[in-house]
Amino acid sequence: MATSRIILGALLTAFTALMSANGGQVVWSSERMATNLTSTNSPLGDDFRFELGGFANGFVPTAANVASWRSNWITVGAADYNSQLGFFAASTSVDSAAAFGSAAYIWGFNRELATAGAEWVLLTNPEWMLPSAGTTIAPPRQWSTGTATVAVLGNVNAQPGIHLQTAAVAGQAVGSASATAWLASYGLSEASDSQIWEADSDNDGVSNLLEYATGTHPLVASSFSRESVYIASYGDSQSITLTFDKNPDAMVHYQIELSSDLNQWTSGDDFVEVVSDAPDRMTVRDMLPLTANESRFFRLNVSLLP
Ligand SMILES: [Ca+2]
Repeated sequence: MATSRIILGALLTAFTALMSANGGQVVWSSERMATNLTSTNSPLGDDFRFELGGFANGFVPTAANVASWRSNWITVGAADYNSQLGFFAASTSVDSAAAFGSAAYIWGFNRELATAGAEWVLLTNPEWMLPSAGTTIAPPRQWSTGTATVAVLGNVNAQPGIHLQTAAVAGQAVGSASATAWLASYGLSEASDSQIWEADSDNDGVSNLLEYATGTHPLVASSFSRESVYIASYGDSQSITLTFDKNPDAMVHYQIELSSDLNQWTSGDDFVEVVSDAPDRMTVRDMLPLTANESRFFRLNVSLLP
């Protein structure tokens, strides 16, 4: 049975990411307190994420080529949607060499692959250009969905009172429940490589099994799971919390472990509590309350169900 593991995030790295910034900053957001809906007029939920990025190799996204978006997409920044406040906002340092000089897009989705149930919105403005290599942009550029002029998919301010509206993506289902079919959909197979699950076909540090389990593209290094580590309150105490993506179709078992030193790992109900477990997203928390200056690391173990 194939198994794979990865350290998903740590409290200290979360802080480091927040503090790193340099030239080429883009502040991007949606309008605050707006009504943002899916194609069936449901409010966007917390499972929606937005990415800032561009398309590689001159690829021009259209509604007809949604299946090829992810494999041509260069992620520059990502932001979780806050359903309570009805918006997302992020400040991103543009340092992806592959993105330099590209037209910038804001892509919102509840799942990044064009599979059943996917809802997407893709917006741009001809004036949104990621900086050319070696240049700095100062002061930071500010791109709001409210100033988008082109909706490649979905709508922006198309109807009174509705800011963003996603569109259902007519993609092909990812081999529902069949790990073999998932491999085959990317031209991979256990028959041609018995170690295919442990292999890292796109050299992004994430095994194919973990890509399957988290719903990312195994052949595109820029496709990665958007896990986040943060501090949340539980009753009178606070503890670090991890939210990570799941592939709703994957037949795998997820196990979360915790460590303070990357050496001793613990798991089980005494240490890790599942806060929520949706088909495409899971949130877990450290059962130990947060204490000052503590380092805590989460690790995800994934194994194929037989
Ligand atoms: Ca990989």
